[in-house]
Amino acid sequence: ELQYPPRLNCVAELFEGALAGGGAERVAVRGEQLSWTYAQLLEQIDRIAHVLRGPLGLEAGNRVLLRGANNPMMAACVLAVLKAGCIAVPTMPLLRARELGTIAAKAEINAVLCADGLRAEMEAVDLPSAVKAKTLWFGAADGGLEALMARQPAGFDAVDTAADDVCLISFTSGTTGIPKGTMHFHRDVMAICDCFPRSVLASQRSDVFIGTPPLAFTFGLGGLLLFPLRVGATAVLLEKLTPETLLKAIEQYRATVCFTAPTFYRQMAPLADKYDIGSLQKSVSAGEALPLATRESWRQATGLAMIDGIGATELLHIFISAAGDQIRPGATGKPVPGYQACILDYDGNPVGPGVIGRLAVKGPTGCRYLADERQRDYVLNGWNLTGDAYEMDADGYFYYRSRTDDMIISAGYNIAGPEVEDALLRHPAVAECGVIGRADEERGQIVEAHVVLKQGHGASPELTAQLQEFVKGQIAPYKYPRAIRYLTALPRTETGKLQRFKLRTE
Ligand code: 3UK
Repeated sequence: ELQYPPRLNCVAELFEGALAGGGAERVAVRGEQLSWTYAQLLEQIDRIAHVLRGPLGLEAGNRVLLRGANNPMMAACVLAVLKAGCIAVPTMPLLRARELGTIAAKAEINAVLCADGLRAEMEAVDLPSAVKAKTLWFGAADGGLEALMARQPAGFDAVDTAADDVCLISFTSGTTGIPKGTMHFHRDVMAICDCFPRSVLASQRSDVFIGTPPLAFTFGLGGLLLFPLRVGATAVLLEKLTPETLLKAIEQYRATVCFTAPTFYRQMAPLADKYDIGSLQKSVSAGEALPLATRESWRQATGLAMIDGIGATELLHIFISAAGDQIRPGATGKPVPGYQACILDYDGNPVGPGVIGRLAVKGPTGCRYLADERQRDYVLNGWNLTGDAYEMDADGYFYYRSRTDDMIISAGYNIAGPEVEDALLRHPAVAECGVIGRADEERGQIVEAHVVLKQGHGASPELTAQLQEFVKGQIAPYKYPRAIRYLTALPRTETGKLQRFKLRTE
């Protein structure tokens, strides 16, 4: 059981641990341009917190929209907002003015901290004049925020918040449409730090965390900032990573833990032998299903057993996972200690092993939508329904099948797209693929594959026939893709998730 005191400011709590035992002089965050020790990061946070409560005139509970690429200053801004007793509303760097306007209005923001590099889009957002007057830019040559910081005193006493005061409003990236705001408490932040990284990663001070998810995505906020802070480790925060530059950065920074999405591992695997990534011990994959084919190619390339983990913005971070000898091929894993999971049928009754149903999760974190109209769709009797179709085995391992609304029903058969994708990914010509159900008069739906070919391979009717035979040779023949389309790239969100709805409307 996780127990936190009733008065809790998560940033104060995180630093108390990180600074203990000579931690102050250890490197907390490393960016492309600069690195800060824990003492230096704390000083930046305290100066920003003073700016928020002083010149900017914010009060506890005020909401601050945050925008920036992954770097030390962006990290300091997020943490300062929490330390000052305000609520962070981080936004994805690629969002456009209209989407930002929706988020700003929904979250009823009071102020904005935005990286100068993202200024143009932010200035195009239709905001109340009171909020415009409380907008500060950081990382600019003429230093808006930095100039104010320089005039603040050192040292800021963390605002005395309650453990169940909201500190974060995180918006879902929305593979389907309108972003939903989810609220999280100070104790939720501590809870995710004390669950997955402790029991699955066994992370320690000597760890160096690296990866791709934006800090505005809770996968990145946890994995690339909060988790390293909790144990006094180092967070490497880099902007605009590609598979090549991530491999290079792992080598350069001697990273030990990597967080990214399956598609990144898939693209890194064939390049891995060009870099010395011997420092890497843990490779965490989340955001979407990890195909067995990807797990195997990463293992072959690096010798590492990938740590799959399913998380959700609603639950803040990863709640089912497995590492080391606990890994079972094809399974996401078991509930992370602290969480419980079960499979429910469509009437809400639990089903036993071997039956596909709706994944339900309960634990120290859970869904609290900002506007609660969808709350009752996600939470049933205290169980969070993530919208995923899962199956459990007799040993309590959980196997992802598909999103519940992505299950393909063809001629009466239930077919999970990811299983067909895994089969296709094993073919030497296939780089990436996405499988959907296409409406069909005769069969209701047919399995349709969207395939990106590896370099040196061209689309042809012969290849289509070959891929179809290839799938039939691996999984039940009725699951083979009756239609195959070739694309040069798959539509993905900023977080690496396949946007199946875009494949459907093509
Ligand atoms: C899907 C997975 C299969 C699944 C997230 C780690 O992805 C995160 O949050 P989102 O709100 O999406 C949640 C949905 O994404 N998914 C995520 N991981 C897996 N499906 N296997 C996986 N390993 O449909 C889930 O319901 O964007 C991931 C940590 C924090 C997060 N917010």
